[in-house]
Amino acid sequence: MSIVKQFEYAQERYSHLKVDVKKALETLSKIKISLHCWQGDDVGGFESAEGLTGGGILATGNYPGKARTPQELRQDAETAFKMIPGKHRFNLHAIYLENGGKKVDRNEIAPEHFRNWVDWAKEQELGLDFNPTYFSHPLAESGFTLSHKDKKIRRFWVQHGICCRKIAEHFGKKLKTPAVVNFWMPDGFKDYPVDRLAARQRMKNSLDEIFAEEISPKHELDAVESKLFGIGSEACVIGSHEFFMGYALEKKKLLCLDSGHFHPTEGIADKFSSISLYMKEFLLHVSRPMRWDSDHVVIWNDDLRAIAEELVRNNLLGRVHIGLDFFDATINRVAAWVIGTRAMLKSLLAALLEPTEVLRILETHDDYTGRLALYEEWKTMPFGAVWEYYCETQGVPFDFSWIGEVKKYERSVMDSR
Ligand code: RNT
Ligand code: ZN
Repeated sequence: MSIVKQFEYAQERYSHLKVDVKKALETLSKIKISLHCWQGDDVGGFESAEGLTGGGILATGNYPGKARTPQELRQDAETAFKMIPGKHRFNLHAIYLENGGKKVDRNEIAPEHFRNWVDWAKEQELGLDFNPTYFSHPLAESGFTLSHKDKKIRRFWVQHGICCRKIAEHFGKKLKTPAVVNFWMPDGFKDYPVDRLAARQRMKNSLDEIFAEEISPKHELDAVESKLFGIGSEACVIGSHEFFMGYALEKKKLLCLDSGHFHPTEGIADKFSSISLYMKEFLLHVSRPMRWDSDHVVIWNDDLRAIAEELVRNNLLGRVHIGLDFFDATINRVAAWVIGTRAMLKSLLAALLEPTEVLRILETHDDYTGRLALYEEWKTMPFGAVWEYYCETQGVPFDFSWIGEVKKYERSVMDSR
């Protein structure tokens, strides 16, 4: 059966459950996922040759062919985008600057160091997002940055934050879409501290200094990312959930929820409806923790389904910024981007095809039996036919054949690196 025929059959099946498939596809085509640059080179960046040092995060594996230059990273990302339906965004970290071989410290970075990225984004019709880098730096070695006891070190990192907001504002102006700047700091204690409050107070003051200047939300949006623990900050992370939830609410910032930053069985999906009552917009770092914040490549599992379902059911697609955050160095890095982003989009499509209206009616009538029965039967509806049709109409491979393209790219480009 042709893709179109299968699609028409699926459309009919879904219509019995009051699901408008065409409308779902239209909605999906407008959702932008922010692809994180750091899957392309194991969070190395181009500031120095040392790669990822510190910060309590870890990329494991040594799969060959990782991008060594901004040109290579852009070429890899372009290849990944060819396998991903829709138009999306790219998320840069400050260490992905182009300094022309001259040392530019983090408190000196400026829009000019990202000129090629902006040109590329324009040409590729991508929005850009941004992140200050509070790790892989001598002044972050103690495990403290914005909450460091030493005023001079705090000052350095405050300046970094200010530079990053300016760079993002520039992105937003040039690309005519606001750049989300996500603030994540690894600050924390390995063992039980006595004075948690002082460090949190310092963190709060530093953030206030960074955000002192108003920047138009038309160009730039600030987000703050909480975390439960990191490697070396097991006992206490300064920027905990409560810390950043409070900060974001008080200062009208976006809260960033990373799926790997909570207790192992605690999902982020349940949180969206609550925060939606108090916060205009929020950011996601969609990741896959396995027993810890391991940043595995996102797959289409129950956690991902729940994330998409809660966004769709609560009508939050216009208020959420979906970013990906994983880094697996044991597999082809282009494929990692493709697998993760396609999984994210599949979960969104599935959620858009959910018979929510019918499920809601059942729930309203306390028919939890019917709700569960329908939810389970719905899972085997002809989702694949709709996904394939979507990929086909978006001009990207509709099935596993994309891996052939990536393997070809691996042989002809990545293998010689
Ligand atoms: C770390 C945070 C953070 C980083 C990126 C590289 O636990 O999730 O978002 O992964 O900034
Ligand atoms: Zn994250």
